[in-house]
Amino acid sequence: MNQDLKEVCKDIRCDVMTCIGHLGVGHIGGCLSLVELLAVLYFQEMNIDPKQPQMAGRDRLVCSKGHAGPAVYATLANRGYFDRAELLTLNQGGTNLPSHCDMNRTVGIDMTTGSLGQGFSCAVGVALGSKLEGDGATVYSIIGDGESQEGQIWEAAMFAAAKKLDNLVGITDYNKLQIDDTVENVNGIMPLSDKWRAFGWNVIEVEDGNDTAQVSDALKQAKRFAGSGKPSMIILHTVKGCGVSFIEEKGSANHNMNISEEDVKRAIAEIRGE
Ligand SMILES: Cc1ncc(C[n+]2csc(CCOP(=O)(O)OP(=O)(O)O)c2C)c(N)n1
Ligand SMILES: [Mg+2]
Repeated sequence: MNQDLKEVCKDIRCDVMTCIGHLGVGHIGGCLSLVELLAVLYFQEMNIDPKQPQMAGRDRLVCSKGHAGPAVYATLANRGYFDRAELLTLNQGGTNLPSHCDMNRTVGIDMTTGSLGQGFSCAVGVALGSKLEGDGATVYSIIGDGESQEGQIWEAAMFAAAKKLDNLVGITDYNKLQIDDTVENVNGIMPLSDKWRAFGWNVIEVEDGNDTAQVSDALKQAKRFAGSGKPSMIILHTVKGCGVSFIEEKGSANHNMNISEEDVKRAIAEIRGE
């Protein structure tokens, strides 16, 4: 795709604000921190075809931090999987777009997620299946930094390394915040890169995970690790609520927040640079 990624990010951010704003409440912070990653994955890196969402051998994304569903939906809609108008049905009765990702409801969603820790294990299973099939897919899975406190993450990490799943690329959204407080105050995960390395993974650390060029370089590097016999973890230093200053400033209070119509307009004006 030849689209300008910075413009794509603006479109995705605005759609996140519009659809969560239509509902009045949602996981805004952890959606906004992921926008650059999702844009680079879906508009540049992944082998996918929105016209054939079940294409054999396609790359997969498992968003293990399933509460970021609205960011994934906004990306899928902008990439042409379904009509952007559908975004306004987010989490309403009968919708195809529940607040958390559901593979049985939404075109383009490859795994149901939301119970923190589980999605990542499912991604490991998908990567193992792809290896056994030899279909050439790369499996990407996004985990939260708070989610990284889950024991299940480390069980999956150990298994993926033991099975030499070098077709698996994990990405940690290291925004330093979880529901109630900073990750370090709740249950510190530092030094995170060393932990992944000790579990047998290649590790790529990205200083600014909200910069499309840095994210793109890291994903390309991870791709080059296919054949290394090890899975790869990209640690993205991101900002929770990135792109909307009054949301960023709220810190962990932006995790699942109420938002007024007026504030949605204010957010969109800032994103568009008006
Ligand atoms: C097993 C489980 N426990 C608790 C929750 C509730 N919950 C949803 S998001 C969240 C915080 C996650 O923090 P983090 O992984 O850092 O996400 P982000 O900052 O990217 O939003 C919690 C506790 C859940 N979804 N699943
Ligand atoms: Mg976090």
